[in-house]
Parts: sequence; C-alpha cells; structure tokens
Amino acid sequence: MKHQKLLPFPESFLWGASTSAYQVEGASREDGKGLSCQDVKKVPEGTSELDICADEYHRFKEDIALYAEMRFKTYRFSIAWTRILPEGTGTVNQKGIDHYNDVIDECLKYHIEPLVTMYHFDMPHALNQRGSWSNRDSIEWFADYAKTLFENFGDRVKYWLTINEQNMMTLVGPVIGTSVLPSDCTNEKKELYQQNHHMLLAQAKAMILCHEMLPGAKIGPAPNISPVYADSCRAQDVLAAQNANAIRNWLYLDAAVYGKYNALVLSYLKEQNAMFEIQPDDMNILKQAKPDFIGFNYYDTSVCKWPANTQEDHTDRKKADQQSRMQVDGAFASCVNPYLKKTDFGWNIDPEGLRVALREIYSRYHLPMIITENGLGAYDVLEEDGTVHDPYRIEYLKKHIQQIQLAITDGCEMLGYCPWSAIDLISTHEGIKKRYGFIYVDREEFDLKTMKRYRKDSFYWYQNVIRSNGDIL
Ligand code: BGP
Repeated sequence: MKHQKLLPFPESFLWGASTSAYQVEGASREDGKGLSCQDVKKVPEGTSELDICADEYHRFKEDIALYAEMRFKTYRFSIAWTRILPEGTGTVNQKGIDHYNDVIDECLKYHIEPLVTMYHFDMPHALNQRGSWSNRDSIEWFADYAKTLFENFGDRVKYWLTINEQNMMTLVGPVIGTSVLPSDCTNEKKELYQQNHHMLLAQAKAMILCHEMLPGAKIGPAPNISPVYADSCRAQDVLAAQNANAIRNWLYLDAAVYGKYNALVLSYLKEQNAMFEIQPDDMNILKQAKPDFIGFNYYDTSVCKWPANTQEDHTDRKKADQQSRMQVDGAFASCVNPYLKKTDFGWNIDPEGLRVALREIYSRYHLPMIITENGLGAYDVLEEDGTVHDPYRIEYLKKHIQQIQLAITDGCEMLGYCPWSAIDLISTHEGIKKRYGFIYVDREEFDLKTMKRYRKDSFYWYQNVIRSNGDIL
C-alpha cells in the first residue's frame, strides 16, 4: 500500500535501546559472579576480552542518566544468569540480586520501563559442564532461574524477554560462543535440534510461570528475524525461500506462539536423519505457554534459490555469523541481493525488509510487536573536541523507523523500538571497533583509555525523535 497519510506512533510507544550483560557490563569476575560460556571462550584474534566491556556494571548510574537524557521510555538489558546463580542452579548470589535491583530502581527513577532479557548468549559455564542444553534437566534449570527472577524483580519489571536469538544459537552457535555439544555426539544436527527443543520447553515454562506469578506482567520471545526473499518468480525459488524462512525464522515463533512445530522443518529434519526426541507431555507444555507480544531483532534480509542438487552447499557453522547467507543442504541455496548496500561489516542494509518482517509476523501471529534490536555497526571516530559524527547511523535508523510507521499504518500493532545498542559495547565476535551505540565509550580493543562517555550526533538526533514521538522523521 502506498499510504496517502501516515498514522502517528502510539502515545505509549516504547522508544529505547538495547544492550546485553556480557557485552556491556564487564566486572565478569566480581561480586560473586560465576563464569559464563562467554567468560571462558577464546575470543577471536584481534578482539577484546569480555572482562571489562563498557564497564556498565560500575557505571550504570551515569549510563542510565544519559539514557534518560535521550528520553528513553524503556531500556532493554539482560540479566546475567551467573550473577544471580553463579553455578547456574542452587545458591543465590545476593550481590547479583542487589545489583539488578539497583539497575531497575535507577531506570524507574527516570520513568524508564525496564525490558529485561532473561538469557542473552551467556549460559553458566557450570551448566555447560553438566551437558548444557543437551541435558533435559536444562528445562528445569532455566525454569528455576526464571522463578528467581520473577520473585525478586517481578514487583517492578513488567516486560520480560525469554531467550535472545534462540535461532542464532541453534544455527550459528560457534561464532557467538554459545555452542556446546557432547563429546560423543555423532549426529550434530539432531543434537542441535534436541537442544533447541529443550530451549523451547524452558521458554514455555518461563512464560507459564510468569503468568502464574505475575498477572500484570508481559512476556515474549526474542528471535532474530530476517525475511528470506525468492531469487526469482520461478515457483521453485519461492519454495526454496519458504524452506529458508521456515528453518531460519518461523520454527521459533510457531513453537513460541502456537506450541506447534513448523511442518516444513520437521519434514526437513526427518529427511536429514536429524529428528530429535519429543516426550509425551512436551507438546502440551508448549501449547499451554502464550506469549503476550513478540520481540524480535532485525538487521537484514536474504535471498534464496532452489538448490541445484540435494546436497548442494553447506553452511560452515564454524564461520557463519548471525546474518551470514546460510546454505542448507537440500532445502535452499543463498544468493546475493543486488539491490542492497552493505554495512562496513558486510551486513545488508534493507529498511523496507523491516516492514516486510512486521507485516509477515503480524499476519502469522496477531500479536503486538517490539523491535528488540536493529542497528548499524560502524567504525566511529572520536574527534578532538569530543564530538562523534555518525550521519550514517542516523540515516540507517531514520529509514528503519520510517518503515515502522508505514507498518503501523498498514495495521501492525507496535509496542516499541529498541535499537542496538544504547551505548558502545563489545560485538559478538568483532570487538569494540564495531560500534553501534548512541554513546561513544572512549576505549580501544586493547587500550582502555579514559572509558569516558561521549554523546554522538545520533544521541541528539534520537533524543529529538523521541521528544516528538517520531514526528520529526
Ligand atoms: C545480535 C545479538 C547481539 C548483538 C547484535 C550485533 O545478533 O543479539 O548480541 O551483538 O546482534 O551483532 P554483532 O555484535 O555480531 O555485530
């Protein structure tokens, strides 16, 4: 639809931004925190360790004051499981509880709604040593952790996100440092989907518990959604794009919203001899769980065609990242989109793809949506006078926000927008040099410099966007 007149953003629209604990907090071994998989992984050569990051653990008051200055209505951050339960299960670390109480209270002081991710790529190392998500007990480990969060923070946190990018952990875990397979694993794909099944059950239990314990709260999933376009109007290419969409995107939301497995994915897994085990009551548990909204991360789109033969191409799981062009044997082959420009780090820039995603998700699931990540990783430069000129980021965000308004006018129900990231932090695998924030942190990969915060041009721009509730676009 080419709209004549755009609808405004809702008055209650949650403008904000996102971070995650292991990428922003630092203090990775302080105040009783246990080790997570991120603390023990070998970081890629040339990139910073994750022990100090942006040091938000110690500087949260200063940072949240800056978020308030930008007029955030919400701040999406994650809780580090290992600060709450250093061993993943068992004894609660009071200092971890105290810390997040302080963070939540600081947000509320400025009327910033905390949007809390329960788990963002940081599995407790102790639980990885007990079999990680391959161990069926992981369902209860996560449910117990969720209960602890609801008990301690549920009086003030009204919006919860369960698991960040479960689809990326399943599809490209090694690069983001989350993949753990049993040493005797002989069928990697089957094992990955078994882990995925346990995560879905864990998520379902957390959603059920949330509704039982906190009647006023809302909870939803947070996958990474990247619409897949067909390379041509040949029906075969459309079928390939449907396969790719099912495997990459819909499996995760179909299970979270409807408690059902996507039929195309099941058929594909059977064909690949990778069908995982489902126990008798599992589907009931999935069905009982009802998310209140859909949170999703959006960065780009991809293009697929029919594979030339049933074994064409394989995704290299050791190298692929969140937005890599995936190749799945027998299901689809990826192609280049000649219409899109790329970021300095090789991800497509496709603002209209966000509208495609919003329309598609809303048509499939009929739930309100919040964009939990979207943003541009770039090499920002701190000038001598303390300014940071990032017109490219403003351009990127502006175009995406315009597409949200178009989607709202299309009839999509939107709760909010939380670009990645509120402040500069460490990328999943490309260090601090890949900056996303509205706030520049004065440090380099291996030189902590002053760690001072500087407002980028995009900071002032976003402040105006929020002040006008999106009207200045
Ligand atoms: C998402 C993750 C974030 C984040 C972002 C940018 O996939 O949820 O944790 O880092 O992508 O990715 P990267 O850091 O790889 O540039």
